[in-house]
Amino acid sequence: MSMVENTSVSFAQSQSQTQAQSGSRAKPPAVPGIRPITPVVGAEVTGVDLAEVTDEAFAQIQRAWLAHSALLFRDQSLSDADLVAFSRRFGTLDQAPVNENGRMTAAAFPEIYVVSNIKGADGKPIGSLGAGEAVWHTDMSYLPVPPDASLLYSKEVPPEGGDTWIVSMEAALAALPADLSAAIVGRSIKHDGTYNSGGYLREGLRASDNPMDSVGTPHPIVCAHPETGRPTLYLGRRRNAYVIGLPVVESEALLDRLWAVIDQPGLSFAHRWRVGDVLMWDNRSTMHRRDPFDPESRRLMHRTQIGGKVAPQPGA
Ligand SMILES: O=C(O)CCC(=O)C(=O)O
Ligand SMILES: [Fe+2]
Repeated sequence: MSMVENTSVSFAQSQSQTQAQSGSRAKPPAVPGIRPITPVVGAEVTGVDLAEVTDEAFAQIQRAWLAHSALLFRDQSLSDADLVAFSRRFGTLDQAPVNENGRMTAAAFPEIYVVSNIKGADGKPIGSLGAGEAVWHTDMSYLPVPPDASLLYSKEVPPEGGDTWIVSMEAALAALPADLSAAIVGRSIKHDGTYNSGGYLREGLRASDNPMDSVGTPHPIVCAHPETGRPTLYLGRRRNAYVIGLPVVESEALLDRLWAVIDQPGLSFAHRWRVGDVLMWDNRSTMHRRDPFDPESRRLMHRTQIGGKVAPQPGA
């Protein structure tokens, strides 16, 4: 696959050189380059302006998306309308969720969720999640049909900290020791809806640290990706998670062993942000987390979320 992609990079380069030399009017259709970030997850897509993606380029982005589960596009300069238009090519967008500060969206774009620690003139945060750590999670897996994907576009970044990490849950599944793989066959986890990844209580919910009685939705622990069919580990988030049918102590012990696998080397990468980056992750086959950063520095992200098309299905 990477050989084919490398060929297309040089094809795109030689094509644009030819066009520049001949001074022809029409821009050639940009053929994106695809550069894997790690062998198991993530690819950087180069040579594409997300404000004007041809159908041909989009077809290639889509192939890379399914192959690599997370894509990075650098040096973008997008309006909110551009971000929404590109995101929509992957499916219907969700409205921004309500978070600890209410529903924080970009002006005139209810589908753009603002992730930021910046405070407005009134002293109130203009976005969600503050400057603290966001622990490993999959977005909104407490819903019966969780979102398919998220796109995060950086508008202001701190000088250090605030890296976003992506882990491959397909590689995590493959890395499980045999006894652990056997222990999760046919099992489901209840995904807790009480707290968000920043540890904030979701609006309207009762605080609970009892995995048996907190609100949430059960999903299979091993799911089949609905578009690729590849099996993936589906953990959601750790807090208040509960393996259905087990006594809590056994559920906790099993979850602790599963979660320990996530931090094995080679399954994840950290993305160090520059302004103008778009990082998109497949919410079905990856988890993400964010490092904390200095609350005195500014970080501003606009995020879109592709709505879920089907509920998570059991995998092999
Ligand atoms: O701020 C970040 O890097 C990620 C925040 C997050 O978890 C999200 O946008 O879903
Ligand atoms: Fe998230």
